[in-house]
Amino acid sequence: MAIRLSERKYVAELLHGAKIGEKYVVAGWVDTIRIHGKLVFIILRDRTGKMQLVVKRNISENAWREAKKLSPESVIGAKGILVESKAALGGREIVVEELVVYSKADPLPIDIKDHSKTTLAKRLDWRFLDLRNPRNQLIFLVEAEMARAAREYFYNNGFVEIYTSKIVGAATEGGAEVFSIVYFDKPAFLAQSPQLYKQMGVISGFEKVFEIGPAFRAEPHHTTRHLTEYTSVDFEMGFIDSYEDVMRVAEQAVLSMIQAGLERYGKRVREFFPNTLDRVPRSIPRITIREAYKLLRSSGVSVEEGEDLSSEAERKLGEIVLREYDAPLVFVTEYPWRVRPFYTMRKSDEPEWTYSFDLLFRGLEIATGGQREHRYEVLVKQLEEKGLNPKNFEWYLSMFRYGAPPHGGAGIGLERVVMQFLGLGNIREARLLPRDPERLVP
Ligand code: AMO
Repeated sequence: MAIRLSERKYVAELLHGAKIGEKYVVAGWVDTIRIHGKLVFIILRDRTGKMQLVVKRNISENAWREAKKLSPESVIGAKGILVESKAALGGREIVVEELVVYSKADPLPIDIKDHSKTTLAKRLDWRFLDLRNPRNQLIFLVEAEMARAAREYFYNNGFVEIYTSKIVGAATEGGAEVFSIVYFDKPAFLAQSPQLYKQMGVISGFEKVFEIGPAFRAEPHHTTRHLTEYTSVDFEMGFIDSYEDVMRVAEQAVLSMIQAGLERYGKRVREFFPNTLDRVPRSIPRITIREAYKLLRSSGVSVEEGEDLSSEAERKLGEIVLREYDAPLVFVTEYPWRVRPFYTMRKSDEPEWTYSFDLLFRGLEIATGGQREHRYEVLVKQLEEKGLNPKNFEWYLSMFRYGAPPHGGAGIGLERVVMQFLGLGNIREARLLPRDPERLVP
């Protein structure tokens, strides 16, 4: 008799629904082992949960001998009768008749039961083991769910999914934070954002496009909110009246991400992450950056008129908005022209300010967007004003000479949404394989 893994049932099925007294196959990782003379108790873990297996010497001498030698995190399969058991986790256990050890684990280099006993750096060195901890795995289930919700939102609202090149000939978001690569005999860069290509998607006639893909930033600083590679949820839409139209889409996309996270994982998430946002906000207030300066000043934070908000100012603003509007998210609009990229549309009546916005979630920027400049002559001037050479943007500029509608869009940082939703202390926790100035492996 051999165990057929194709007959395998998940732990969740056995704990809920499967028939008592029947024989089942289970398989997974050994969470813990306790040896009591002629009995060995194994807690088995699979992707759906944990349950107890009891291996009795008088039922299978072979299985009992194998079980006694098991080490935590070994991979096993077992076949046996499902019985009720008051003492067992979940009230049921399997009385094992056959046991197969597929892979025996060495002593573990990190504590995978309690993540707080290991530094984040070491956890990341051993990421595959770190993720055996259900808490850590849950972060990525939430992330997948949020990305799915965003994708579904865009599909349901007429956006076309596009896949743009990540090897590019020119930087898009300003010069400094771009990775250079060697592309045969030419210099090239890793895309900081699909910005120019998503605009191309609109101008090509798709009108509404989105992309969920990697973005690269040569961000030399060590902070808890920057990665050098992150997942960007980007969208772009044509024929808009103003950036208000863009904000409405960003608002709905982000709220549907939060809603999906709460609906699917809310209960489990609160068990591990007590600071998880506990409700879907009904809407997101909008304030201009000039109002934000005022609010900050009246709370004793010194801010320069016409400057970007520092991360400290953003954090403080998050607190103020939570207090004043009972809102965990806020749009800050009309950023100064001098801190926005060349493609941003300036306000017609106040050209030192722009039709743009940032979205803050619990005091951290999670998205940026706005209306784009679609008038060719103005765009050329803006490039020059930002010290960029229009020659490097020839293909981009040409799009604006052959019929470009008024348009706008936004980019949402997926890891930042997850981080702020769960209340994580470091963005690296929300990235499967984080890249920062030191880390390239694994
Ligand atoms: P921006 O540069 O503000 O705008 O980036 C958009 C969003 O991407 C996320 N983000 C990051 N996340 C982790 N690590 C980083 N180093 C990092 N840098 C950015 C943030 C940020 O809000 N093209 C514009 C978007 C647009 O206007 O459509 C852009 O890329 O959540």
